[in-house]
Amino acid sequence: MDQAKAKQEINSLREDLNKYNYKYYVLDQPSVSDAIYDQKMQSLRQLEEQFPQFITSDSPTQRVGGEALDAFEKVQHQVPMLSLSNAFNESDLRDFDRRVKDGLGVERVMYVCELKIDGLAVSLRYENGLFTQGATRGDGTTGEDITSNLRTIRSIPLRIKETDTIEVRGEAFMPQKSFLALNEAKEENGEDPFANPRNAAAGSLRQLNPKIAAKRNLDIFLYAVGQWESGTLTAHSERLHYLSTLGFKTNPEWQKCATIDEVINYVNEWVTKRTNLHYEIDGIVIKVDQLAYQDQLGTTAKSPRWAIAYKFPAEEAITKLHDIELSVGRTGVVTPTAVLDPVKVAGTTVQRASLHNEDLIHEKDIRMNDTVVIKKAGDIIPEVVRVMIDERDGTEKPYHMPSQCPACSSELVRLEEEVALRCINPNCPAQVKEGLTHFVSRNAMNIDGLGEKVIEQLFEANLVKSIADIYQLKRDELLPLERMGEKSVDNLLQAIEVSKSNSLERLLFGLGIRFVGSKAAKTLAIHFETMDQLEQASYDELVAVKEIGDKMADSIVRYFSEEEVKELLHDLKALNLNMTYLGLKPKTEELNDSPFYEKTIVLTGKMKELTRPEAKEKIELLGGKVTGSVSKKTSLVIAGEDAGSKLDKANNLGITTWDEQQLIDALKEKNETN
Ligand code: 1X8
Repeated sequence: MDQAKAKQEINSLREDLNKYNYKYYVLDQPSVSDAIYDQKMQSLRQLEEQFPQFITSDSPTQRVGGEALDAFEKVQHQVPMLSLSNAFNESDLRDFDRRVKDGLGVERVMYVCELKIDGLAVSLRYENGLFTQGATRGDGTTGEDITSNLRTIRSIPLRIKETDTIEVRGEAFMPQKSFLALNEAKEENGEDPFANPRNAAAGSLRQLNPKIAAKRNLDIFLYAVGQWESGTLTAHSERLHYLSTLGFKTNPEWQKCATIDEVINYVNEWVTKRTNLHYEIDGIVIKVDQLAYQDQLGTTAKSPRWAIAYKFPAEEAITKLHDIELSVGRTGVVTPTAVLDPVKVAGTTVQRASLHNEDLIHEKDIRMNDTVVIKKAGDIIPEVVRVMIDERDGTEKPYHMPSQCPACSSELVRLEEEVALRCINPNCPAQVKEGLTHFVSRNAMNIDGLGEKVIEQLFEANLVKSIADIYQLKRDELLPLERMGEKSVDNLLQAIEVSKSNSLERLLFGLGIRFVGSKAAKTLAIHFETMDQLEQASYDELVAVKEIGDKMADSIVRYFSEEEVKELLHDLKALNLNMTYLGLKPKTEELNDSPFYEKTIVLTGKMKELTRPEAKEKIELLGGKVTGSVSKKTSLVIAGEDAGSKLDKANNLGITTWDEQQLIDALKEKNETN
């Protein structure tokens, strides 16, 4: 076959395949048999192999591709991805309606109601019609680049008929059936199942190898437009139509509502209809339809004033409580847990629910053998809502907490102003084990292969009694242990070794100083930079740090004054653990509003007022990074006179470009505001 003929054939196959794909995955209306689809795909693959010069990134053969990544790149959202404020009942919805109308000074507003998909919010960027970048929401400002995983979702078009740069937003999710199948397979392999479809979707999109995401049968509904320079539509409903026209999958159940009563009817209908869907929803999103009204209402720091999310009440279930178990936490707090007959709630089987403390058990009059109503708080953590008193048959027994620690038998105490009972024996084995588990956990030292079970095993074998022992484990001590093959021992020792070079905040959080969470640990690490300086900090120096309160400062001073702590830190130093903050220093006041902060900038062409080194220095002082060549990662190109190929490339990639005057104006403005 000659080149021209091959190209024609390739294009025709792609067109057919894209059409079948669209009908199958976007419209849910299969139009050809699997055999025909597979045959055409096969032909296309063969032709592309023979004529690799015609392979393009939007070919249906190129959905799953590329190497596994080491990490995801960060993506700055050009338009922030906001979260929605919540409504929990009819009166919250009526308040929202009032706020909207008062804010606009009108008496009639059109609303659009949509299903709130329980998945992961993502953004898809198209440049010149080509899908170029897909990102997670992240914190709303910065997300992660998960393009290669999103490309595997068949309902995402790789090319659209819109040549303007456009960023569309939606919710990636895992359909119920795929979720159940995935968990079944996981359980067969002895792996932990996902708690719910949302976690499964998020976990799949967080895989560094796109081949895994490709097997997870994810899907997506698009419901919004982010950045779009030339958008001319005037209503959200028009945008939804337009998204469909472009080939995106939109959720068909949306409805316009002319009054808040219509909105409330829609919400109530879906409270029952939701169970028939093949995907999970956790509420209804209500938006003002007119875009001009949206603009007029604007947003708060966190969420738009023109939209609200109605959250469905948590699903409840009835089961029997047949036992109450006690566990001793890291800080000695003894927590009662209800052991339940397994029951399905909101997608997962629940067998245990925290009862928090003795007071709560008595307040709710929870007795052994009671029939109880449970729900998942925030649809995640199971809790006992109430007892079904009418179901009692006289076999129920009131519960009393023991006076001794279930792990070490020392006397439990109730500290002043606390509801919790505590074991105050610092050598209580339960506390020590919990402390070690905390030390190695993901947000602390993050030692792979050292979970709760292995810690338990090492503790029982007398190999690890304190944090320092972890760093003195020997290969031949570990090998005789159960489930410890050569390979897992080597991996474990390697992971322990690697953890020695963690940045200070991980160690600090891992130590388990009371009231010092992972966020405070980071604040402290950034501020004091080394363990020594933190150790020497006075109470006054500590409370002077923003975000460090008196309770925490007190606890830190007390912690570092203990002899045992001094010894531990001395040992850890001798074992070569890093005790210094290694991360970036965050933005200071100075850099607030800097247009260059964390941006990658390329200077090209001749400057008239500034020399290039001067420009570079000024940009770097304002937090920018100046590099030599233009790539997808470049945020801004500043072009002087006679700029050549770099400027062309920037234009091709759709990167913002400035001339020298714009740079000077920006520098001036920055100087005036400081
Ligand atoms: C989140 C969600 C939105 C919609 C559906 N599902 C969600 N999880 C929708 O608008 N149809 S909007 C949204 C947000 O703005 N945070």
